[in-house]
Amino acid sequence: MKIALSIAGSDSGAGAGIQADLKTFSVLGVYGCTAITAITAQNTRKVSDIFEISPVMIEQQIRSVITDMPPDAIKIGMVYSKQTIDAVRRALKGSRVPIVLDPILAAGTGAKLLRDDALDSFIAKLIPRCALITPNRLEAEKLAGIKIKTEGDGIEAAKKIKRLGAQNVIIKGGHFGSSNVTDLLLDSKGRVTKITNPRIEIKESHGSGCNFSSAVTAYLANGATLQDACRMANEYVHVAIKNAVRIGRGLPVTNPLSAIYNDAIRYRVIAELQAAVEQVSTLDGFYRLIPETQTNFVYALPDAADASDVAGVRGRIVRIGNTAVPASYIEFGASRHMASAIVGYMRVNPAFRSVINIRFNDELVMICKSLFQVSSYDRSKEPEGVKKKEGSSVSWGTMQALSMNPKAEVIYHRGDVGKEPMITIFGKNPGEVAAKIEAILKNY
Ligand code: PXL
Repeated sequence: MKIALSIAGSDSGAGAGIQADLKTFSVLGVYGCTAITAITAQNTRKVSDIFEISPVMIEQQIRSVITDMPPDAIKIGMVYSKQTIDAVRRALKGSRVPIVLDPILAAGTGAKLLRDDALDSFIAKLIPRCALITPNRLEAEKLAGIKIKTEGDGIEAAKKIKRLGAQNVIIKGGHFGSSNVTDLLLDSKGRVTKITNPRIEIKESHGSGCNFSSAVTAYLANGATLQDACRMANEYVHVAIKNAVRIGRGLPVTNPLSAIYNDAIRYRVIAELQAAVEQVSTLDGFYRLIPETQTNFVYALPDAADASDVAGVRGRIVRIGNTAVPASYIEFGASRHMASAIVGYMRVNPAFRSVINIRFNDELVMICKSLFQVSSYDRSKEPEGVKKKEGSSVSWGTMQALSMNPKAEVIYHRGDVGKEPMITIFGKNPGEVAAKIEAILKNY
């Protein structure tokens, strides 16, 4: 496993600083070590106190790590004072691994995180040691001594900062009057690369800077080129900001873990659905429940917004003779109608995330009524506007039926011109839906 070392301050609110760095190192698969320079007492609203760690202790932490677990890349974050800067510089003497320097001057909530009397020392002693420096626009203005209003100003500032001794400079988050956000990378050969993202509509997200610099560090530790590391870190932080959490009453907090949670939950959704599809398809006589338009069985992600957030059976579960056969594999976006049903249902009751459709007949409706809460809707009453919107009919109908009975677990309609009548069975998860199908079949 590659190793990254973060030399930075502790944030008790865990959105920034050492805590953010460790989350990012872990998400990106590098082993994260830490040397804590200062402890901040802070939450999403403010920094209320700063306690400096002694220079000897800072040096000891760094030496302990590098003599036994030699890092492949190092990040320096909050350093606060001249003594800290000296201690860091001493401890890193002779180290040749790439150093990413995040010039943290102040917290997003305002407090100074580098003392004014330490700025000169920061510039003289740390900037010449770094492979990359990662200022945001305000930090770049301060280091370069110019205002940044245009892209040209940004490039000019990057050049000035490079002259301070940084090998590469990336200035993050330039808005330059457009709806995009552009990071400007000035590399060691003097080339300028622009990395652009659409702007995200949140004011600011605590921890984005730390997560960016630690992501670059992690990618460098893993062997990426500087250009690639910056691009991948930009993408990584973009997602983490999009998924920021409002965990306190102040700034939303950047959420780097969202990326792995999303992958993990998508995997579980597919695995659970796969097992339940197998279960119903092999039930004795299940083929008798499959309608003309065949059956789909779906499972939605929590907070599903559209069909791309809903897993289903590609090509549906089809009737072949007296058997039921899943036509293909399970994938997100495989179903339109059942996806629309579950997205509609979840607007009323988000705890129910799975649904299957079966054929309609009066006997089946009777059986359902004897076992479950049932509601229905009249598809011919669908407003023109809804009909025109592709795939929205079922979601409209489902919400219509739930407005009559919000506890309904079974919803049916008697069809319309060219529309087959249908019964849909809902459940919290595919296992619950499969159990309902089993109960229906026992009575049919
Ligand atoms: O985001 C910069 C930062 C870095 N390090 C620590 C912080 C902050 C911002 O609050 O608290 C310890």
